[in-house]
Amino acid sequence: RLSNNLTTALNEQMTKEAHASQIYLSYAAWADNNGFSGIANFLFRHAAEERNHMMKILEYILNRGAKATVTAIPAPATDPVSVNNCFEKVFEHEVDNTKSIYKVVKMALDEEDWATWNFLQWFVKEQIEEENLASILLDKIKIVGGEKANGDALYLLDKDLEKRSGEV
Ligand code: OFO
Repeated sequence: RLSNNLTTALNEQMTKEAHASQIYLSYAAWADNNGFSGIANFLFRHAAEERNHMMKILEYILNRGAKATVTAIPAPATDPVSVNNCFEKVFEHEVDNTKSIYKVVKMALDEEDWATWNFLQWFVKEQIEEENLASILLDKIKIVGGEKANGDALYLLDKDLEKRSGEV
């Protein structure tokens, strides 16, 4: 059975994944409103991924016979001010989330709860991919000029992301 501490930590992480989903959803809506339908699609797909992460944790808590507490989800951060800023926010968010997952991993290690430790390794691996993808996006926008990227460059970047898989 999960300890009280790990139950609390996993419930909090579950809400964080739901929050991440809301963040991506809000950025996707922002991108679509600003005419970047490719970026919007990419972010919509990613919002769905984050919801899956939330479900994964919810199911794990239930499978271990602990109480899953579904709470209110904090409001997403403010809208990005530019595509460059959008990708910066995505990258920062993923780095923060990695830190948050590592804290729960450390707790599982300290408690010698190897089932939870093992479960969390999926998230550890996932975060490598997510941070990597966010940093690739950030590099791309920097290459085309960052905040100063012109309309042609943003148009091509938007097209590129239309095709890119949301599986990150
Ligand atoms: Fe983007 O991360 Fe979930 O875990």
